[in-house]
Amino acid sequence: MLSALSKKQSHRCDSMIKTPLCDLLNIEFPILQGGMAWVSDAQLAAAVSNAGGLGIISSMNADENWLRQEIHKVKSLTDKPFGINVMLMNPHVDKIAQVLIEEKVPVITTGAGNPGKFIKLWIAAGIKVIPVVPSTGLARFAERAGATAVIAEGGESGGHVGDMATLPLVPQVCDAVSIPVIAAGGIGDGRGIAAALMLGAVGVQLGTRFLVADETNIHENYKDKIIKAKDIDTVLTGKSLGHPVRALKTSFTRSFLKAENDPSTPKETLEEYGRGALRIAAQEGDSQNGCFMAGQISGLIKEKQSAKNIILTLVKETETALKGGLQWVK
Ligand code: TUI
Repeated sequence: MLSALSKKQSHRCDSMIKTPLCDLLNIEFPILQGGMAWVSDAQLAAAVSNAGGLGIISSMNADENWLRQEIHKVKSLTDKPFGINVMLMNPHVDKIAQVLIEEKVPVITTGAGNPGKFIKLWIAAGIKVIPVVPSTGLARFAERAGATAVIAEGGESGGHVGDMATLPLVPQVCDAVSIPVIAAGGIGDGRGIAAALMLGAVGVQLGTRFLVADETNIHENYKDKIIKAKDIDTVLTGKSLGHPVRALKTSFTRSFLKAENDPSTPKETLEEYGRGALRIAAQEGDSQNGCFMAGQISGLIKEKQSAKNIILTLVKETETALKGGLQWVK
């Protein structure tokens, strides 16, 4: 028993990719699983956290009762830290913010808006707060408001995206703030993680790679579409509505874009059209009416694996990339 324990501990210390984020969040590997609406629930989050990463439940447009149940579920499935992603456009966001304090969740990430009014409350409750930022301006704002760290997410990612790409965004955010920076957007394997660490990030967040995890409770069609996708198979919709969303090209995105590019389509009709489409994709796998949010890295993802195997593969690949260096440099 003792030798098994010490082996495990020595493995922890041996990992080349242990970064200051591991100590900050009390996790083994600096890998976060992004909160994905209708995709990342307690089961996936617990599987990722149990594998040594940080699993994150998406609270999307849910109400406080659903969220409380999901938090109780994740606490029953893991004793490791986990996170909750707050989508700031959620109409129930004020009540959700309170439930997170009552439930003393270890980590909160935020997306799709400015979390300024909540940060101090959450930090005062002992919660680590990590906003997703699409620019240096919002990163600085988050730091001033007391955020623990930021996730600099490039527009290569799936779902609601900002304008900047990951490669220029991450080093500029690293220079703009003194709090730890986590890179996201377009990262799907160990090469991407190694590159993010080179840019100055102390951790990474991956969404699309975890979409195809065995523990992810979505329709199999969704996973199959990711596995089959090529590099150019995602597209941005909703730019004219002020919230661009990246998803796999399907007959839904084609007809959405057709309507969006037609000046006679009222904005409300478009909003109505998009509403519910993500749930349909995730639960029914229907490509006529569903919106399959996914990142540009979909084309790289070729295998369904358990969350544990995804994490272990990523760690191994990252170590190989970092150790190998660039063979052609003399
Ligand atoms: O939030 C995400 N990804 C999402 S949220 C989502 S649900 C949704 N569905 C339909 C339409 C809109 C949303 C699906 N995917 N990623 C994090 C993220 N945050 N990306 C970009 C941002 C962001 C954008 C603007 C963060 C802050 C921000 O601030 C603007 C401001 O208020 O200053």
